[in-house]
Amino acid sequence: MTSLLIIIVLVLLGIAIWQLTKIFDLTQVGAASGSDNSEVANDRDNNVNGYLMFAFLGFIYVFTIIGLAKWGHLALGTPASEHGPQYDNLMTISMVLIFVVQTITQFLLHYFAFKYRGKEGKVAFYYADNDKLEFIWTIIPVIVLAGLILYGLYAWTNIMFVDEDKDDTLIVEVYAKQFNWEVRYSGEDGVLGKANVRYIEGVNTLGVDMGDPNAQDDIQASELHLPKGKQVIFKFRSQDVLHSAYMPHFRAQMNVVPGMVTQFSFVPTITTEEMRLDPMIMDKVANINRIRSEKSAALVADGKEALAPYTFDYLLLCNKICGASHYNMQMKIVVEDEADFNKWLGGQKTLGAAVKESQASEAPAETPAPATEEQPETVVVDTAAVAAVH
Ligand SMILES: [Cu+2]
Repeated sequence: MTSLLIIIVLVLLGIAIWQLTKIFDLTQVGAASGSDNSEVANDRDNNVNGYLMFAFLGFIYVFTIIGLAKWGHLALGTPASEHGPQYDNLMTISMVLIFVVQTITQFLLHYFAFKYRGKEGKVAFYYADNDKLEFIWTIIPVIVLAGLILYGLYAWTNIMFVDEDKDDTLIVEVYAKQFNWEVRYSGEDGVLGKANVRYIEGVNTLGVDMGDPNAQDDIQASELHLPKGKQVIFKFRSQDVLHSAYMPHFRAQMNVVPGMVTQFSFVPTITTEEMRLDPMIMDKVANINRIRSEKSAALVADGKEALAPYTFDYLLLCNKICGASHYNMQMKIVVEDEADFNKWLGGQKTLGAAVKESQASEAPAETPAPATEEQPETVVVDTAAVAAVH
């Protein structure tokens, strides 16, 4: 409401200024006979506009320098995946090229606008064309752009190539839904069980087909753990709308499309613990905590709880505006050594076990009597079997 009022006030103010200038113009008609108030620019107007061209050029340069100094640190830091440096290289080449070309062409544009500014009695020189000049300014961009595109395609095919026949890979399904992520590991067999939205029921929130033998050892988790140095193949699925899995530290992003499986693969190279010691990350964390402690001081003064200090974690974010809580659709990623990863994965329940467990906990409600009778028996059999083995 307030912003609407501000907009209305600004519009009215604009109309008022416009009307005032019209009145001012009318009062100037035929005022002093010597003054030049014709609509045709005179030499003074041309000079003023000529120098304004330089002023605008200065503004562009100064703003670029201030922008780089003030916001340069917001660029992504150390890449944490194997293909990351190549991706960053392509970005750096493109940006340096744009920067150099724009600095030169903007200077030429504004300088010539100044140099050939209007002058009374000066007539424009008629110049039909120059084949040589046109050839030069066509062929140079063609060569530069072709080089950039070829290198870009080379980097793209390198990054997008997924070697599915390789033995030592980890297959992870990333499942998107409004407004949450879930992950599923393929388990011991290295094959993800089939899934369909129709199978979603109870703990089986990913809709895994429990009739598929490959599905039994699948492991579902609410945190994405990745082993350092191992190739991870991500299979993306969406339950509802279009999402986009964005892992900026790994220079990875892939659309997550309902009704189909998309994929991306990378090798994580820096563990979470190692990344926390990265100078740029330490700077960012210190900065965030400085802001947090300032806010905490204000909160405590108001008698509220202070904010917890921030520690760095890799994140999986949604990068497609998918609805009201899109901004908060994220999942923590933990990169650790393979031994730690295996320990963590070993501690997770398999989907087969999780589904059975939830069915067992539901069962007593329907048939309470036999369940209580049967349970001690199975325990007895188990201990007997263990004793027999020993
Ligand atoms: Cu989303």
